[in-house]
Amino acid sequence: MSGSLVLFASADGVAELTLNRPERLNAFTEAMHRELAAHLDRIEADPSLRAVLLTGAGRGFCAGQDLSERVMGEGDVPPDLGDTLERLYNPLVRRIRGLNRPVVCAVNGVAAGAGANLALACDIVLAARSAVFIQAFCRIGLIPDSGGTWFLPRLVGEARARALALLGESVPAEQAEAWGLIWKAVDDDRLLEEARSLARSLAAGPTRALSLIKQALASSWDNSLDAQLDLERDLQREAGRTADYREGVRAFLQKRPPRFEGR
Ligand code: LHQ
Repeated sequence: MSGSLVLFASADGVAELTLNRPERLNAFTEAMHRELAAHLDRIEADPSLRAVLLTGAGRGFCAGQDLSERVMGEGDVPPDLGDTLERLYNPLVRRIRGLNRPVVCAVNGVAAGAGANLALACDIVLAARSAVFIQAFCRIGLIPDSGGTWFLPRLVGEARARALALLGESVPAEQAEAWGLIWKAVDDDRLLEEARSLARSLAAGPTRALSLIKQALASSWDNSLDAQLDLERDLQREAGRTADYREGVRAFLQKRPPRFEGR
């Protein structure tokens, strides 16, 4: 492992990123954003890293923005939070969604504010049974950001999205699973093991097809069925030209597990 505010490790084609300010429940500072962005640069540049696992150190996953960077005195000019989002959070969410590899999130503890929505931006979210998700924004006079107002209604429907955003109540992992906010709640002591095993199997998958799947799903909410069928045609054409597709069919016919190489 290297780095300090975000730890990086890799094994079996998986890049593991650990938010590492446990004493502040891994709340984001600018420096932490910069470290995370640098790790994502490195992952993007290395085709041998075929899946990403994001988790947090200590008892929390991420408590959102570090509010101690945001203290205002009476009479101070209010900070431009839009600028903070534009420079730091929005690029992060866009990168995770657009990354041409699957991203697994292991929510090891509380995920609040932008920390909750960072988790929801990932492709597959596992959470420890003891973890909770909190749209904490309204508790401090803000609106859900980092994609929250987009992810929530799509994942859990309008009624739950509205209540979660307006009340800022905490949602336990099992409830989050039952509502479809996340993929699975797992026993605390099994979380990392399960998330790593999932990430390893994704890293051994047909990486280009997995990336095309992300691309197709990203467009589906904005597309008509007609437009989506056209998109599927185009992306499937691309998938059909990969070596992994050839290998997948051969392996099936030869009744053996496929050996995908990510190309
Ligand atoms: C923290 C934080 C934190 C600093 C815990 N900051 N220290 C984007 C753009 C620009 C600006 C604004 O925001 C955004 C997006 C956002 O993310 S806004 C939402 C920001 N986050 C929050 O409002 C959540 C604040 N935290 C909490 O409500 C609680 O800490 C939760 C519910 C997450 C956990 O509660 P507990 O398990 O009771 O832990 P705790 O509150 O005792 O926290 C442990 C320590 O971590 C504590 O420090 P201390 O020195 O007393 O041990 C907290 O002050 C510190 N901490 N979150 N965001």
